[in-house]
Amino acid sequence: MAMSTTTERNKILEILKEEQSFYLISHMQPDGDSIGSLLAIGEALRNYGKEVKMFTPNLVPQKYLFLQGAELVSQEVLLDDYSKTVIVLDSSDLERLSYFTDTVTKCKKVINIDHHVTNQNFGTYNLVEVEAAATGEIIYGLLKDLEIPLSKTVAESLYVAIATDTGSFKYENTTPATHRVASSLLEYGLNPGALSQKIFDERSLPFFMILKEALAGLEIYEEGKIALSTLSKDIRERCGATPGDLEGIVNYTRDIEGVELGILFYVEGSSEVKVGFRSKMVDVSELAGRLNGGGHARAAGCRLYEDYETVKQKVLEEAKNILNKPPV
Ligand SMILES: [Mn+2]
Repeated sequence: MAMSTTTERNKILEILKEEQSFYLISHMQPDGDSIGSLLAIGEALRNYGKEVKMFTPNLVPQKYLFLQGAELVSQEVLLDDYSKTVIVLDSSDLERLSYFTDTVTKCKKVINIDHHVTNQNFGTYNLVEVEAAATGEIIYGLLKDLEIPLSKTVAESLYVAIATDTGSFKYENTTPATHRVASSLLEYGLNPGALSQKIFDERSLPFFMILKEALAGLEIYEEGKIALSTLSKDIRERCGATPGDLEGIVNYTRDIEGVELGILFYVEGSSEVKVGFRSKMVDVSELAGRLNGGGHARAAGCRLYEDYETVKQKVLEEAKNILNKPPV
C-alpha cells in the first residue's frame, strides 16, 4: 500500500513555499475531484503569490464550469520549461495523463498528490493518502499547513472535489475527517443545496437516454449477485452522449437489491472494451487489478483490448472468482 512519509510531505510543503511557478495537471476523463482539486490548489497558490498553469487532457465537464478558474484550464501541452515542478493530482499513474504523459515525465520534479490505493508512486515526491476520501481532502490539509487562507471559491472547489468522490458523503470512504473538512469548508458560506443540484441532481437529456438503454440491456448472473449492462459506441453516439453523460450510469447496476457487483461494458471498438465496476462489499480494485486496471475498493475499472464477447467472458469469470472467494 502506498504511504507517504512525513519527510516527503514536509519536502512538498517546502517546495510549495519556495518555488515561484508550478504546472498543475489532473487526469483524463476529469471528475469532480480531479477538477475541484486542480482549481482549488491553482487558485490558492495564485492567491499565495505564485504563478500556475493548469492542465487536463480533456475539457472541463460542463457541470464544473461554474467553478472559479475553470476557464483557465488548458488542454494544450504548454509545459515548455522542464525545470519547473509539475504537480499531478488524483492520478494513480502517469498514463492517466493521456497525451501529457511524455512531457510531464520530462519535468525535473514531479509531485504526486493522490488517494488511490493503486497509486504507483511515480513522483519525485509522493503524497499518497489512501485514507483520504478525495484528493481535495489532501489539498485542504496542505493549504492549512501552508497557512494559506482559503477564499470562498477555493472552499467551493474543495467541497465539490470531496462531495463528488464521496457520492455526496454517501460512500464508505466518508470518514469523520471528511466531514470535519467539509464542515470547515461550509464555514466559508457555501450553499450545499445549490451545489448538489448543480453537480448531482441535474443531468443532461443524453444521460437519461443512455440510462434508458443501459437499463434495457440489463443482464443478471450468479443468482442475482452480478448485474451487468453494455453500451455500444453506436448507442452512445445515437444518444449524443459525451463522456460526462456516462458518469454514474454504472452505479445503477450495483444499486439493484441483492446485487453485490455491478458491471458496465463500454464497447469502444472491435478490439477495445472499457469496463466499470461497482460493488457493495467486494473489493473491485482487486478485480480490476487482475484485469490490468485499478481504482478503489467499491469503484474501479479496466480497459481490455479484445473483442466484446471475449472481454465479457473473461470479466464474468474473474467477477465470479472474486465473488466466491472466502472473506479474509
Ligand atoms: Mn479522487
